Amino acid sequence: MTIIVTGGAGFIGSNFIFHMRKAHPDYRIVCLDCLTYAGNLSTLSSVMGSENFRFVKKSITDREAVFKLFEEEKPDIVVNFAAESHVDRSIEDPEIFIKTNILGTAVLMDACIKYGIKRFHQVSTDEVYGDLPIDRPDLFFTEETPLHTSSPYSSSKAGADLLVLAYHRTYGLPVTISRCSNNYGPYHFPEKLIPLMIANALNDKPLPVYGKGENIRDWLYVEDHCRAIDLIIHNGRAGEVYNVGGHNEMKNIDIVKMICRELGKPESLITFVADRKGHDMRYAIDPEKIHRELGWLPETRFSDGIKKTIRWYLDNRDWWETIISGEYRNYYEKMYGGREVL
Ligand code: NAD
Ligand code: TDX
Repeated sequence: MTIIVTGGAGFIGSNFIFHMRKAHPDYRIVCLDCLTYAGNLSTLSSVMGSENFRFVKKSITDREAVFKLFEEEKPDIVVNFAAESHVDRSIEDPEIFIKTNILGTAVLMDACIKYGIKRFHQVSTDEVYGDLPIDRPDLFFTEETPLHTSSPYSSSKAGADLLVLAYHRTYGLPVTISRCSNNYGPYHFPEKLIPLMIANALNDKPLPVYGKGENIRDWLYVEDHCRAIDLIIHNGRAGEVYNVGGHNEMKNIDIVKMICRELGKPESLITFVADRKGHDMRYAIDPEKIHRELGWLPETRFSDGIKKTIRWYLDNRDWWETIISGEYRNYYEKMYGGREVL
């Protein structure tokens, strides 16, 4: 079995590669990643050069390169993680989100049609459903919830989802889509809430919480997401969408306080800053379908997962310190430098 994993040098893609090497050691894994600011080859150092693994530095939007790779590898399965993934960046500059997330997905599926595959899996997000009101804890996103996006990021992901379903209906491409809630764990890029707060706290820097910190996210340990995708690509029904989440809703402010406690840092580091534009209030996944059809359940409780994650950032300072000492500094200054303190 040969699997092309796009975006495998990023957070979830790399964790998925590690999961698949353990779960299916006989599979050949080809990672296609153009190494944007979010891609990091050092993350894959433990698998680089090993048997049954190949890394190809090309963009999913590069039609010629993608078709050449399919010609060479004749993949059985394609799992598409490659994307621009940060909401704040999409608010600053949407264009690359449209190119990578929509056009790139179409290029991959065109190659799938030409060369034939058993499964094209699109890694989507719960953000395509928009948000839920904070005072209706009884409401959850199901696979039938209408798409209702807020940011250029989530709109580009929803656009890609619609294309994927259209390729299934029009061309009969055997596709599946997973829509997962917020992930956390090792190799999470330090522009996102949890790793940013860990890195800042360790450096005794202010912890910038948007608005009042009342927004709710539904957190899932990355390994649980990887197991869900593994199940979907093997046993999921073609043409279907599967929501993935572990019923672990938390307010941002509570997460940040928990990180302070775990690291022994004072809550006085918390700084409330100007809110994100169009900020989604609450995400909450109903994972009933994937449980019923594929038997998936999350295995890592948040209280354990966050400890493991913090331990990982303590043990792997080189990994994130290299990132935050480079181009990231300009990004940080642009996003947070002139931001109003509330
Ligand atoms: P990430 O930003 O950490 O990694 C993205 C990877 O894609 C990087 O390695 C980058 O180099 C690569 N990439 C970007 N553009 C590319 C292109 N044109 N060609 C080839 N490679 C390209 O993202 P992540 O957090 O690991 O997210 C992976 C996927 O999962 C995304 O599709 C995202 O929408 C989805 N998702 C993420 C979360 C989350 O909480 N992080 C939750 C649900 C869904
Ligand atoms: O500095 C910050 N301060 C802050 O209060 C940052 C970076 C974030 N936040 C808030 C905004 C959100 O309410 O924390 C929450 C989480 O923010 P992000 O980590 O940027 O994630 P989110 O916007 O929820 O999107 C994530 O989950 C769904 C991923 O980045 C997406 O790729 C995924 O699709």
